[in-house]
Amino acid sequence: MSSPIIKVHWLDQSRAFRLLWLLDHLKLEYEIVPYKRDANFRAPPELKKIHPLGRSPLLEVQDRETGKKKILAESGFIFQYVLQHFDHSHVLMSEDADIADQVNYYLFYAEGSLQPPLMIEFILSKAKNSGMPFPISYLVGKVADKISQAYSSGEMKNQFAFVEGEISKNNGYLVDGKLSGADILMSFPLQMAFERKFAAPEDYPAISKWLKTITSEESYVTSKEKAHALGSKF
Ligand SMILES: N[C@@H](CCC(=O)N[C@@H](CS)C(=O)NCC(=O)O)C(=O)O
Repeated sequence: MSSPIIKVHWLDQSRAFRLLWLLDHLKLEYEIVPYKRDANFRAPPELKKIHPLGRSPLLEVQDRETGKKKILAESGFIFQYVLQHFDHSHVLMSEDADIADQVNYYLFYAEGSLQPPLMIEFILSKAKNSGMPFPISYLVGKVADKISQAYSSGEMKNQFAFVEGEISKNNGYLVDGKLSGADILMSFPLQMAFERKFAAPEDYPAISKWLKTITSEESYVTSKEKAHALGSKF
């Protein structure tokens, strides 16, 4: 059976980068269909023609013989699908069922538990820097800080402490002391949190070291080059 045609509907400067990295690490052939963010940092309407939610990444898989196409959404689900269907040599998904369960856990955890407090922090930081005149800016800042203190900053610390502990326990990776699909999927929220200064790398030495290790993979560099060639700033 021939391998399918794979296309990634990729939005610049987004979590869709991880899918390029996953496919490059597995040495799969694929095409990137690029989309540019608008002036408000939102996806362009064309993405909605591919999937009604208009979010990226989207994975298009087409059977070469029948021409039948599938559009897959949700990063964790896309990762699970790719690992299940295309990682035949078990490069990023273990053959061992218990270890595979641990990898699968992170495919849900990244978007389901880790991303929400980070998203709230991101929206609050946008509100604080929205360029309102004084005294509105002062009041918005106070309200944003209150929401952050009451929920998102504490919750984020809780999540980071958990991930720091897991990496320390597992010899520098999330699962089984080696690179897996979990590390690639989890890279984005943790990298962004440091870049946006929601957390300080020095407070999380295991996460910081892990990020340095995984981003020195050749496949990461290859995917970054592709993203930069398409105009992505990160
Ligand atoms: N939970 C979804 C989130 C997808 C998502 O929100 N993607 C962002 C890119 S970082 C997006 O498409 N944003 C466009 C917009 O908000 O208009 C996933 O994991 O794939």
